[in-house]
Amino acid sequence: MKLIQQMIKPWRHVFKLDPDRVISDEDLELVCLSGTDAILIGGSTGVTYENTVELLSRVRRFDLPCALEVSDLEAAVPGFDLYMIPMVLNTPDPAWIVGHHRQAIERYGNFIPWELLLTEGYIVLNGDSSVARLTGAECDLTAEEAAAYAQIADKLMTLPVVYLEYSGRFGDMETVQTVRESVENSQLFYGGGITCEAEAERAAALCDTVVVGNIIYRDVQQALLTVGAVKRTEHVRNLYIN
Ligand code: 1GP
Repeated sequence: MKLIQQMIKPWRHVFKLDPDRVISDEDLELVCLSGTDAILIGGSTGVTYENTVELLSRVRRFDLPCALEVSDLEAAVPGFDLYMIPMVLNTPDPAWIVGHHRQAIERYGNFIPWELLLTEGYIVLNGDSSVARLTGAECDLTAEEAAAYAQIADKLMTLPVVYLEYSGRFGDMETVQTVRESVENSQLFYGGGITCEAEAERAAALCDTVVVGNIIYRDVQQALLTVGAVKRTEHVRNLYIN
């Protein structure tokens, strides 16, 4: 197992910050000191080199891991602890599976810190999300279809991460459970629409890592409560996770 994979293994709760959105210094401090395991920086639109550098330098004042989810070639900023590289599995458009990746390798070649990269098998499940529109993902999947995609990531491609992405909407927990039961080795990330402790607990009971984004910008106090909620699920999680 890559060293960097060991680094993310204990992550149960992650806050995702969008460089294209405004967060005050006070709120950023609350988020970074909340007890979350890491900050993931990423977004689907409006992510630039400049706003990514700026957010990284603000997060760097705090002592917690900071990862970049690379979604735009222009915004591949050096200095992160690790880089998460999405591969969208449920899109018919190869640009989002290997196309942008090929261009990045052609462009950055020897500068790529391979030892810091982790590939995420992304399964996009909210058709109304920006990421679904951008990637043309086919989101109308049955639980079994979603689980089959997850097994492509887990068993055929042996990717370190399977990411169930409901961005902006709380997901269907039956689908998440079916996926959970089919994933053996990849670390299962869940993200999407978590706005309260109860939702955070439900997702955390089924997944290894819970990502909370949007609510930070709408109600930071609610966002902070999700940290404790996720951490409290350890006993339930063990029922599902080997
Ligand atoms: C988005 O999965 C993350 O990429 C989190 O989703 O913003 O809906 O919390 P929300």
